Amino acid sequence: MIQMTRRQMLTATAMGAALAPLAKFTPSALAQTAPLSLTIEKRTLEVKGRPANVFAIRQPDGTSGIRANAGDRLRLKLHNKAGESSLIHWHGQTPPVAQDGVPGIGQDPVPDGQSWDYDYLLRSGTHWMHSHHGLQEQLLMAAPLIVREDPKADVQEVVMLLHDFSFTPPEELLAALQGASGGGGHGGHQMPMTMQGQSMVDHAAHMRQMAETSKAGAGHGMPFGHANDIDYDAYLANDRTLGDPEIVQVEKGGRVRLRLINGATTTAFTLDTGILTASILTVDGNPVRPVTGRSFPLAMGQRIDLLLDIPKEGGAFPILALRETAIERTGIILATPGAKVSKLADTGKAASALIGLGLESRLIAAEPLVERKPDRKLAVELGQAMGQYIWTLNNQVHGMDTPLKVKLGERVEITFLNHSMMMHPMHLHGHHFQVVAIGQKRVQGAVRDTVIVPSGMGAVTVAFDAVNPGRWPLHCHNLFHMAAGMMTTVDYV
Ligand SMILES: [Cu+2]
Repeated sequence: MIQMTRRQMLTATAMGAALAPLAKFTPSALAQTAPLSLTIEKRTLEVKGRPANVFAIRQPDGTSGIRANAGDRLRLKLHNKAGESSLIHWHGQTPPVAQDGVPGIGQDPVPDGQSWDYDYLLRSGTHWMHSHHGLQEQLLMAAPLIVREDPKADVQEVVMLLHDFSFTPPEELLAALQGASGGGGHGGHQMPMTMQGQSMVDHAAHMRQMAETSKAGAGHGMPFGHANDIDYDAYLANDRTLGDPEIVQVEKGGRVRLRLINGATTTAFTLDTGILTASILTVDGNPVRPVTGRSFPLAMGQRIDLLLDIPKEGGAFPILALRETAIERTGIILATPGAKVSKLADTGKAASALIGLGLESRLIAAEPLVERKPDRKLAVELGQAMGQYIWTLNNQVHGMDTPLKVKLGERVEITFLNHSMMMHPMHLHGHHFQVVAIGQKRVQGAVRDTVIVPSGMGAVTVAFDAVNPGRWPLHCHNLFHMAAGMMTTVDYV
């Protein structure tokens, strides 16, 4: 069974065999060898008092996503009951390409009513899963995929999956973005007219923000540009708003491992641990040398694990996620028994910061790549077609792109250079890379699978070993950017 370590599983199997005549004493042994069952289905979620039609990826007992232990294989039957074809990508995992879950690459979407089998060795750490098909991720087709590094650790595990949510269908949001930017012959700013009328693609606000942040950033080495393609109706932490948050009971004097996942479609957050000082354990599931703080940027697709000590006197401790350059916020509350939990507003007083590489430049991999000269250096320019909602890699959109080529066994370096005015979290499938340069400065940075490339000529170089043959997506994890062209592949030749 997936919740057991491999050693426990082997022991259980051996015991099951030895005790076969006494099967009644080991009823779970057989069950534990069955594959895990995960179903994609529709659900209704109440968001700010209104019903929202969204998706779920859950086990028969209702658990969202997967919890496993280091050394486990993922033996899984994925059932599609979504009412439409779908496919799930295991973000952060490094399976053979045929199991990576990207339509058109290795596997076709699974038709509604059908299932698909998976079997691969899991990579430990905080990861997640989401649809890589159409605009399904936008409707919460996303869930945690947690592979515990040390199942025996004396620490309480708390998962927080962030998302952004709009009552406006994602197709309308994308069409509005494309219309608002002057594409399609509409000219001017076309706002999505919806039944709800709440979600707005505020292009004018973007322009104002861009001007302001450019001014503030000029000459100070500060990141500049703009954020937030879409003003969402709600920002969710574990499916709930801050006005009605999840309250997680914790022990006085206890230790908590927070596993934070930014599953939002287009929203980056700054995490705020309030009065609690946190220590970073891992980023994207990979250990880093401890860095402490109370404020941590988290771009779309990224994860961060934080270790927190709950004070002996107890209390209530909000863990907030602040929407980039805005006042909206979401989060959960850690509370000891009997603690008074105050109600928190969905908005704060001051806008949070633009996300940059301040933290990234302080991270050092605890398990770096072996030192080696690169066999191949690749350059990827991130851009936007002038005045249009078209996002490019090396001036090309997906479908008309020139894949990057690598050979098995090579050490590959990719330098991302961002010519656009928005940050792009760049994600490579099937591999984890190490951040080896920020701008011109060489670093022994974190190993991760999604890296922030700041706007306004931000540059980041990553290195990886080409050890997983296939054709692997490389894309921006702002999923509307990806839908508007910002994807290519790394092809083994
Ligand atoms: Cu992007």
